[in-house]
Amino acid sequence: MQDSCLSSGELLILADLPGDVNRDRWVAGDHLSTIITYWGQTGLGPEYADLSGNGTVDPPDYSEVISYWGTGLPPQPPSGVPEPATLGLLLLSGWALLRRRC
Ligand SMILES: [Ca+2]
Repeated sequence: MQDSCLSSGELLILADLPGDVNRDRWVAGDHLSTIITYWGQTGLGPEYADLSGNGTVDPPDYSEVISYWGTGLPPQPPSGVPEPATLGLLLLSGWALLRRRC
């Protein structure tokens, strides 16, 4: 795991995050979209927004998402540092372009 505070041999265990419909560790707008998509439907599990487990996608599910809105681990922006293979391809293409000009 890159950019981790864990040392070698340590294990990070992630518990369920309330309101996290799609299990991406961040409660945001796409969770409400899922609730709206399945609103009123019955017999669906928590992966389809029945967070309360009462068998219906309904107001308690909506309230849970709103209550935990913005909690969790925000998505990380790309680091901007190319991977070694990508960097190698960039250098090789640049070298090829310079060779064509000479
Ligand atoms: Ca429910």
